[in-house]
Amino acid sequence: MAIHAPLPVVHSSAHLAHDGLVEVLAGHEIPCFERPERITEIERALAGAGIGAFEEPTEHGADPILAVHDAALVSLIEHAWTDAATAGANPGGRPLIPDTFLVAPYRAGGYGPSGTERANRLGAHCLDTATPIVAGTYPAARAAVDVALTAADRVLSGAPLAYALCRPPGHHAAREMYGGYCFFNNAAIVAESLVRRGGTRVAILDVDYHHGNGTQQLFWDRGDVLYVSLHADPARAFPYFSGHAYERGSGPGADATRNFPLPAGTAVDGYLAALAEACALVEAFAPDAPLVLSLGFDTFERDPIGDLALRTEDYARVATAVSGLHRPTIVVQEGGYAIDAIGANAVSFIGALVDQRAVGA
Ligand code: Q9C
Ligand code: ZN
Repeated sequence: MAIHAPLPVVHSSAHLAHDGLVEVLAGHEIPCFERPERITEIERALAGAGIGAFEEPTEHGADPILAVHDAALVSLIEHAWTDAATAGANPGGRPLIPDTFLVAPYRAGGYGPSGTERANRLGAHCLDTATPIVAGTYPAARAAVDVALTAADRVLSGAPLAYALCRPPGHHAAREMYGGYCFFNNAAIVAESLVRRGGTRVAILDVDYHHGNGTQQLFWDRGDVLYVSLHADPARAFPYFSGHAYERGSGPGADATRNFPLPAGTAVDGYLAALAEACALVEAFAPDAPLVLSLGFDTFERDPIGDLALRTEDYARVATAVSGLHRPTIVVQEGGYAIDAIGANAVSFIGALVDQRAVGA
């Protein structure tokens, strides 16, 4: 039996301090679905299964983030908490959730955030009421980017596979907008860094339950980054306003965005059929850089905010299909909210990837 280098699993404890406590869903304040246990459970399960060599991220600085996001968004996330505290705008230190949003019809008048104090500006850059900001949010979001970029470094220096345990997740974050539990778009930042390191065709495959509206927007008119996503049909599921099959990019990016909306209740056979089409598109694109995989476990049958029907053992089959691309792969953690199953689901998926890639456990 050949000896292989162990699978790099990049993680950081900085995410623990991003504990939003509450989100507002349908007018109700409820505990966050996106909580620290998501990652600690994955770590525990991987370690229990003997999978992965855990390592800390190295610092990559702000430049890779600013290559993807507007500086106004980055500084807003950085300063929102202390600004609000200074202004006395969050008595009791409550998580920050905007109450007034700069929606398109408002902006259509030519009005905008300029001149508005930072503490009141969140609504100009925020998608929803599910993405609270607390004191630990910015350091956690920065660390998640470093985690993803460090995993990319490992693959670029020869590892066939690396797993980035990013939290907060990233694929809903657009150039100047956060939301959907996401602040900085970890996968998009990796993809852009691959372009800047010489890639001319970079593919992102997104298997989170939700459409990655942020990733799609960031590369919408670019032909050098392919974005292919399988997700719940936006006709019924967040983020509602993107992810339809007819959205396929524009200009040089025409056909470099492809969406596979799925019906409620989709189980493994239907899922694998769509995935085979998605993988064929990646293959046809002929990437010359590692594959970026946005991986969510909210496709799980008991996910509290999903309605697809994958079972724990199905993730091994999904992973095997991805392995069939025979590409070095940077796996970036996105969603997945069934805390009691997320560890087993990760072991099923990553364990199968490890087996197929002939990397060591
Ligand atoms: N009425 C990720 O999985 N709330 N984000 C949905 C539905 C936001 C999910 C509300 C869900 C965000 C990374
Ligand atoms: Zn999701």
